[in-house]
Amino acid sequence: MGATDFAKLPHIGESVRRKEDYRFLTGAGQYTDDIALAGTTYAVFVRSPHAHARINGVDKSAALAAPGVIGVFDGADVAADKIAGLPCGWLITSTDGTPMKEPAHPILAQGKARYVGDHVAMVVAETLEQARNAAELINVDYEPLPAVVDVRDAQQAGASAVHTEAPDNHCYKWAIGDKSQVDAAFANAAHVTRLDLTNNRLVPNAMEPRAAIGHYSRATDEYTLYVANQNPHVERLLMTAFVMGLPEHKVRVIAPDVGGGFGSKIYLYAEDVCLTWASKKLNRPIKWTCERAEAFLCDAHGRDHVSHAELAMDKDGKFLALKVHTDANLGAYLSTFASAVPTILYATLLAGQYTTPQVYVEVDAWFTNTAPVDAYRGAGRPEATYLLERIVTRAAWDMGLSQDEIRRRNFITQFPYQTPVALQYDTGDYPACLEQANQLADVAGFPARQAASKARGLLRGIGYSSYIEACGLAPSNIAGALGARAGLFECGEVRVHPTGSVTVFTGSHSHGQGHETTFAQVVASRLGLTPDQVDIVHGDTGRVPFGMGTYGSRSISVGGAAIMRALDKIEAKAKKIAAHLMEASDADVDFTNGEFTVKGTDKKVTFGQVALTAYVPHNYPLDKLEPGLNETAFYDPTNFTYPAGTYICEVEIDPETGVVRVDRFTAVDDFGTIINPMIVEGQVHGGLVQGIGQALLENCVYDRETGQLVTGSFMDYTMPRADDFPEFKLGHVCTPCTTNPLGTKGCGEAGAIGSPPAVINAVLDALAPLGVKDLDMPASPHRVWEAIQAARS
Ligand code: MCN
Repeated sequence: MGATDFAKLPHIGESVRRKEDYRFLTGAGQYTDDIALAGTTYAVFVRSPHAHARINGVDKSAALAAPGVIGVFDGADVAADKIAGLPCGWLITSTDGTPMKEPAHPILAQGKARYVGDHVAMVVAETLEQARNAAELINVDYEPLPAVVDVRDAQQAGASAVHTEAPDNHCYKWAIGDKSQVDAAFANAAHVTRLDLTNNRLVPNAMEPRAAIGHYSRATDEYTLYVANQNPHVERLLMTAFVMGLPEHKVRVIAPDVGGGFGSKIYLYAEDVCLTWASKKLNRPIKWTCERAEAFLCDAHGRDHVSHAELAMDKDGKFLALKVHTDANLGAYLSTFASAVPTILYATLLAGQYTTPQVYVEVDAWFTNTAPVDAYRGAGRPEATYLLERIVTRAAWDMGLSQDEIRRRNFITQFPYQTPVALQYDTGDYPACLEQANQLADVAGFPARQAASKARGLLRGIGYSSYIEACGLAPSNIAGALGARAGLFECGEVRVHPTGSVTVFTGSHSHGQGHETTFAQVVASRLGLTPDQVDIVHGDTGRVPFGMGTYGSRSISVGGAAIMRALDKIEAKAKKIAAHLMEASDADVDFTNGEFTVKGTDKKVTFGQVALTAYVPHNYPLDKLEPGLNETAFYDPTNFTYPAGTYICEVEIDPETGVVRVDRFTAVDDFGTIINPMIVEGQVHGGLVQGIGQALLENCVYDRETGQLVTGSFMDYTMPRADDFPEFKLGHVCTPCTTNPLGTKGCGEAGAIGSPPAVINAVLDALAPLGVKDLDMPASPHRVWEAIQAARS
């Protein structure tokens, strides 16, 4: 079935209420910490208080003697049991010919601690209180070493080395584009706009902190890991194949209800392996639930780029070439997907929505004594969009053009479009998004609103951002061509029961995105059922055949597409059964709205009758047709999906206090075919809140001297709240994706990708009359006030 026919089916485009909300809103959800296994023990991790220290010894004796303690483990125990380090550098290799440095990442520190919060020991006790008390008794002999936390400091000659394998802290270099062509274009430019900018480090802060239970069964010699994770099959694959050396079928990973992940739960973390490994040694289930303060230290962080960009233009503001250099902070260890974030997911997006003929991007990635940095909502694409949309707006101001005019002059309008940085966009209508955003934002009324603000002693500014992202992460062919060591796809199994109801087993994982509803809409629409007749099972390697999980806004476009393929097979087989029932030829059978008919006759049977026949055969041609109606399919698309849109932000600033208030925010997106408008709207709202949060409030800061995390709690790390935002105005343009059968483009990250530059462009527009030319995120009152004072002096 093609995407156009699919979009016309019942339930597609319908705001079906979320099926999962009943259990969430009535307290019936089951998160990892809710699971109570008989004989459960509790783990507490002893974490390094130093950013960098040699570990000369770990004295466990007092802890082992403490009440209730049944086990204490450190790096030496891990080494003795030959548990390997966490897998890293999974997705990329250096492009300059030198191998990427991949230092070992032991699950409990061995010889050295490399960031505040690094795992040094694990205490297991009968109760959580006993484990906490015993953890206090562990005496670690630390010899503090100089630490380096800032990516600029890490590259200085003589900087303290985080790993001996990388004496200059350099992990890899990655470049894309044709440098000589870019240089030639710059030589002929009428104007060059230059910009230095920092993309601030963020802490993901999902509502449910990470949690896990390791459980070994002596009866079956099998392990079960319950874990708040976004991709249980990948977790199992990495843990068994790379770390513990176990046969995969002896490990089951269950990710039950998960309260948000935003990327921070896609990795195999040290705690997960420690619990699984020790549960066999102690022959008891072991539970660990992360404390919020602990999460600040040891969850993978996001962003943290320092970049320099140059944009060459002709005299009319037409882009000729873009040149970018970025230093990416990787933290102390290479996290699972870390190397893909500042490379494949970042540099390839720097053509944006524009016809810029030449783009060259060079990335240097560095180790520092900070928590590992990995994917956080958008992962690389917010960093690309922030850089590009800031420099485009700066270029507009340099050239005396309006923010929308410079974009209009450079938009791609012909599709498919091959960018100079590897990607080929299939569809889009960028001018339509911009014009709709201009209308919805009432840009024509801006001057009057600005004058009214001025009359009240306030500054008002407007900022644009026209983002594009590559999501629907999968295309193994493209990932492989860019140097990735593994491809991605998705798997779906559709099991039709004898009574005609359906269970779907998907490798995608829902942790807030509403898959139990939208995936049910897809299946119901194809089979002529209601969404209530379709149950979606996910998050369990013991029930779902295989899966690659949820991140990169891939689930509907890749996981949904795998289910569509399985449905194609179901439909083909069901038609054969229907043909048998109606004594017709398969080729003459049609299937619409849950009914099978024979062309040119009034014969018909329902989907329910066919389902029953599949399992309770009567005069069934067993020699030609197997009983059962159960199909599995895999889907690996040929391209990413390319959601795009224009966001317009309007801010009002009090120059006396530096407080920025977002007064209006308009987002027009193109997500192709939309399955559930209400869920998509929720996704956009969530993304906007995170993106605007980054632009104005959130900032993860390490002390440059001591390496201590300064913003280690919600007292110091400002989370956005509802009253920080106006009501968002949303609009949509639809150009269906051509590389999946649903026509969908991912929507889960767009808000976080497109919004930060719109906000900062608006802030700079407001501050322009005072002479403020630049500002880094977050535009906190303090920073804005300081910038105003600096411009005045
Ligand atoms: N959808 C739709 N029509 C479309 C596109 C999507 O109806 N054209 C629906 C989907 O069926 C799905 C939801 O919107 O129910 C999001 O779909 P998709 O864009 O495919 O994204 P994923 O389901 O793969 O979710 C991942 C994405 C990412 S990468 C982050 S980060 C993120 C996000 O989703 N983390 C979230 N949204 C989140 N929402 C919550 N509540 N919690 C998180 O941790």
